[in-house]
Amino acid sequence: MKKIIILAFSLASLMGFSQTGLPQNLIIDGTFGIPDPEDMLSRDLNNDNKKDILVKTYYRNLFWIKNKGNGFEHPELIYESPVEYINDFDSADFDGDGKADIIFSTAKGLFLMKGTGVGAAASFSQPVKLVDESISLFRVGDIDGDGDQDIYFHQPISGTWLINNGNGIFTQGALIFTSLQKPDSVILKDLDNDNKPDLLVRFNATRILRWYKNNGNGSFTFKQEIDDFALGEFFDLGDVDGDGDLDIIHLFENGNVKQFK
Ligand SMILES: [Ca+2]
Ligand SMILES: [Ca+2]
Ligand SMILES: [Ca+2]
Ligand SMILES: [Ca+2]
Repeated sequence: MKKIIILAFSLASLMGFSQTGLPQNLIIDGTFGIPDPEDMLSRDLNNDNKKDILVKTYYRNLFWIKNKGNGFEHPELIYESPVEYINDFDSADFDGDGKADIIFSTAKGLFLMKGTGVGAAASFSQPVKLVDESISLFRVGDIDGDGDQDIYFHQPISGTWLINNGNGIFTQGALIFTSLQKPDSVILKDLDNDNKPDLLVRFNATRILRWYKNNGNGSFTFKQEIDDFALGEFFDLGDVDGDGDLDIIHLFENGNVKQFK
């Protein structure tokens, strides 16, 4: 993770390249009636082995769009938050019953909706509050390696996690870090190929990108400061150069892309 390569192409050329030659399949258009869609992810929400689409709107709604195999159905509202905006959302099977569950966060807390659908329906329980504080964003992964999905989440000046006891009931895990420097973006992925998902956290106030290594027992150790000039909150991981390990791609505010091997 030492060598730094600055890739000189701009975001515009990146996107142009990625669009070349790919067929388009319009899924959300005006007639589908999702107002202000802001973010989406692809998951099998009705357990028919076809990946559906979960959409978060800019305000307070979660919709799903069913994949029929030969196209998509019109969106259905899954949840409308009464007052608070939905900050972050994800889906995984937290209680191990084979049905996708949904998790989301607002200024009022972190909430879990358990999948209850049978057949091709996607239905969910009313939200159950897991954490009673404002949560900007969280990440889902098996942090302690026991086979179920745990939840990392940002607090305003710290990071911590929830331990899944296997049936979707959670207990508080240890504090991972505290910092007055306002953590914002975070990735929970295995950085060093030991099959334990690590944390990559950006701190907004100082623009520092830090790697916290997962020790495997639910504790994390600060391992390395990856970058001390991490302008911009968008980054991701992938094997960009095909050498078998993960690289960090950081999209800079000035439009450059920085790659850390
Ligand atoms: Ca499906
Ligand atoms: Ca479930
Ligand atoms: Ca786990
Ligand atoms: Ca690891």
